[in-house]
Amino acid sequence: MKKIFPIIAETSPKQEIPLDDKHLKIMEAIFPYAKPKSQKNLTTVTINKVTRNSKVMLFLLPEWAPNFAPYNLARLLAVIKGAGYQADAVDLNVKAWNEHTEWDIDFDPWHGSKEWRWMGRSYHEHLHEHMRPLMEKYIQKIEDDKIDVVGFSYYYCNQEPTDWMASEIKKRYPHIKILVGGPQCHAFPPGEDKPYYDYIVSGEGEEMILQVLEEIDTGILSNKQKQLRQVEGQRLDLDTLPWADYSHFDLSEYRFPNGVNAEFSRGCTAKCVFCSETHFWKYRGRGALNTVNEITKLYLNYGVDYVWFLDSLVNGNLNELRGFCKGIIASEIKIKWTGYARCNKKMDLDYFKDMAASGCHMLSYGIESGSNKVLVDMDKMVTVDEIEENLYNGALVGVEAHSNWIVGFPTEGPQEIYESMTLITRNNLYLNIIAGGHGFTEPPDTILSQNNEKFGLLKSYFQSNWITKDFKNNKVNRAIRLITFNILLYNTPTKKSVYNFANFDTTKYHTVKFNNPDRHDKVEYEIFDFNIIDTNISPFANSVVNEVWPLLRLLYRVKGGYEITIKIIPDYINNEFGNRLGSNLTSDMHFVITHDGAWSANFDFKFKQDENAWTYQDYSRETSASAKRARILALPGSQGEIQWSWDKYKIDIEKLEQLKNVDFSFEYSYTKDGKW
Ligand code: B12
Ligand code: SF4
Repeated sequence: MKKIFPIIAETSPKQEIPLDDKHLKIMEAIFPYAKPKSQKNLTTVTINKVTRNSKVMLFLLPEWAPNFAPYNLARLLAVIKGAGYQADAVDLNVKAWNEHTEWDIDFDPWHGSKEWRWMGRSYHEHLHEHMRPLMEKYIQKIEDDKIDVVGFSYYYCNQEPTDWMASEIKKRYPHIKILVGGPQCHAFPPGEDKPYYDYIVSGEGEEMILQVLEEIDTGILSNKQKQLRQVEGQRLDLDTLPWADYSHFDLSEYRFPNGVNAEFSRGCTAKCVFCSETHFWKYRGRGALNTVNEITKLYLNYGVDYVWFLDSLVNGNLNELRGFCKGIIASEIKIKWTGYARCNKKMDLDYFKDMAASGCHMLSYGIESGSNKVLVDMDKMVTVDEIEENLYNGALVGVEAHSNWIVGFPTEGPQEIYESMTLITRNNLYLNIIAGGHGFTEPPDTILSQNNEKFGLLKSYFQSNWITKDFKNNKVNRAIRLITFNILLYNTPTKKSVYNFANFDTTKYHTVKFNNPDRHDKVEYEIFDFNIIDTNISPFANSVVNEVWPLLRLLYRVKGGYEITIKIIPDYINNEFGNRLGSNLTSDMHFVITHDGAWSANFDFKFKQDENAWTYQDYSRETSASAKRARILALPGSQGEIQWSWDKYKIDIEKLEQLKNVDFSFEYSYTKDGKW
């Protein structure tokens, strides 16, 4: 048989698996689907191994998921060690996670909805005293090991401890150079107010870290902070990068000790308007053969049998992914794998069969909404029918569906959230995890926030969060929407051995008694008028008092008669959501409906607006590379340049001054009987 992939086989750094019969069988299986080189115009990172003087130590601080050894550090380690540097890495996140059960706190700091606890004042009030001894220990190690360069991976939720540790290192050992890179450097790179960072790296790190280290190693030292941005449009060639080096991590410390992360691709083929990560870097994939070889080696040499692919989407290139599946099947290794995916109508039942046979046990879909209108507004490029078909086919062959949802998108109203809830109850047995999210927030580097007026948002914020121009989508009704969405999840049965992923304890918010608890009907999508209550107070008040109806209506259609009480008090929501969706809202809603639709509602609401509720918020001046890329798409013709001017600013500020007189505080009671 002819050699099928000569280019990849020769340039890929660790092709150590001999071309025996099995390997040829694998290549034969991959060949009909994959290409020898999937894209053109990729940048190869040049790694020159020479003797270096500098010793490097990389760190990851909390909070980050303690599931697997940090892939980004393992990737960077492989590159810098390949170039001859002595390097080590410490995952302080996992070390803290392993210790935290001893900490005297009444919340789980690693729970998916508690990452805000690591931010701002909350970190210093509750967590710093626990983190400090661990950080001190490793600051000492930096001194003991005579480290010259320290690198940190920066996320929005690990800034506080990272800033603290970096500033302490600088204070105590000013000669040590400190670099910082990672996702938070794309959107809000730290600036001169954080002078302890000598180098700030924004974008893919493999080439830039070599540049920085070369500078330091050859003695080119500057006392000024230096920002490095990846060359616009550059895409590093993943096939020619060395595989991640996990040798500095103890896999037994992690939640999945038998697993690692890997990647098929970087970037995303879609441009959903709310998404920032699609603007980090341009899409390019990795050859299927390279990925199969890496995973096979990890399996055979290290016993790794679980792989979580970290891609924004594993199915950006359907052919290469299928090639990977065919290759793994031919290799006969028994792994399980998972990753994020887009729903895609091109994935038919046969496609799902191949994925399942290769060990894919679950895909994590960004479903976001069950409303075709909202999906179009989001530019998801997928319809509700296609989503349902993927879920169904996956369930048939055992590729389970983890689903991620956006509750409270700007163009989502009660009808649209009703459709999302309907999709969930219709497909409950095909969904194994339903992650309701934290409510839609507006990251700066998205198409939406670079032209947010197009999506009906006001330039100003209301109580630290976005609000639509008609005031009907605001953080107060969104909190109720998120709570009712989670109440629905809590009361929706899913498959045996799987669970609803409510981010918080919904039993605190509601009690419900169904006349027939086991009933769960599959209902059709319907259009329903949820403007049931008119308070005659304000559109804001109407949005709040009517927010509960989609849940009430759907529960009735799916489960028949029931009685429910929903309670919201400021303490709960402020503690649960922090500033994000917490507010001074008190509400008590009681609703009873009989099996034939006779209902009775008793609702009380009291909302007190904060002082200084209105603030100016404008992302159009963001200068990060990802914000610029988002702006190119949000404002065609702008070429990404900032469209801001003093004249526009003055108009916005005048509007803000007028808004400052608007007070939405209200009290309202509603008692009524009706018939559905
Ligand atoms: C996989 C993933 C997850 C997984 C993590 C899996 C795991 N750890 O086991 C899970 C599902 C747990 C997860 C959860 C969340 N995630 Co997430 N996640 C990702 C994702 C898709 C991939 C991350 C990744 O590893 N990429 C591949 C590596 C190679 O890229 P990288 O980490 O950026 O590293 C490169 C560069 O940044 C740079 N670099 C990194 N570190 C350093 C250090 C130095 C010194 C240098 C020089 C360079 C450098 O070089 C690296 C190699 O090129 C990213 C988006 C993306 N496509 O990157 C989001 C992302 C990291 N997640 C994000 C968020 C917001 C979350 C959540 C908070 C979501 C939520 N609301 O629940 C949670 C919270 C996680 C937590 N607190 O624990 C944001 C972070 C935003 C920010 N500014 O920090 C991202 C960027 C997505 C986004 N929408 O913007 N996530
Ligand atoms: S949300 Fe997912 S599919 Fe959409 S652009 Fe972002 S990464 Fe891609």
